[in-house]
Amino acid sequence: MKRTAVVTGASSGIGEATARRLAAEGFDVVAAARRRERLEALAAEVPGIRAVTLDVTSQESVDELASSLDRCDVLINNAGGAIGLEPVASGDVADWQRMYDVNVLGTLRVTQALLPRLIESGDGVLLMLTSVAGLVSYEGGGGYNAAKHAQTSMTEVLRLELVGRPVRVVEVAPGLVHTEEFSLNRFRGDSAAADEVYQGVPGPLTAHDVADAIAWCVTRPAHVNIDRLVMRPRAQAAQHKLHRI
Ligand code: 8X3
Repeated sequence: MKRTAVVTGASSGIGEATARRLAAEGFDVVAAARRRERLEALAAEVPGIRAVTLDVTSQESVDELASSLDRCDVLINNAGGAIGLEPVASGDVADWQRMYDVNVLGTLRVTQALLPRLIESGDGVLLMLTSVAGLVSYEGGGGYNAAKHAQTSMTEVLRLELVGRPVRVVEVAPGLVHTEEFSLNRFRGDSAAADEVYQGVPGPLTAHDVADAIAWCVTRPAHVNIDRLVMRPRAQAAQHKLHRI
């Protein structure tokens, strides 16, 4: 029986790249996201990928995903994102709520729904795609910093609570990754502002780089738990130390 990997947020960026990569590694991949058309195009193109519509902010949608699965060996909690870069003093409560709902509660809903399957598999891997924003705070990080710190903390708690069970709890925390949508969402669709983030940066990470790291983490032998993998482009020595040319 082939092992099954579920990837949330799989319609673009790191999620899509991870779905493609895990299919190439021989997994049956369930690519889950809101945008059905993009998922169907992905599933039609790549053998081994199945599309499932998923909104991680809806318990009903998450329950439907869980009941559509025969098994789940690997769960990649990738769905997430940032909205806005306002200072805390003027941040929009609705944006903070949305970021918490997707990044934290979305991860919680999917994890709760699929954890029994991961345990049943006998060698489950629960991987959280967090961010350096979950480790280091920065001006304008606001609700995204808060949400990613919460997700990082949840990951640490889960690893403690699941010790002795056949599930590894892995965190991958990337820095600057140039994807088609992350920055665009953060800047509310302003593509010039979104592009400026990567302007002159020699070699930001790509979705493929992160998918490569994720694939490495989930294909280690069963006794090896990669607790946290932090990755940045060579040009980003720290959150506030980005080299541009
Ligand atoms: C995105 C990375 O540095 O913009 O998760 O917070 S950063």
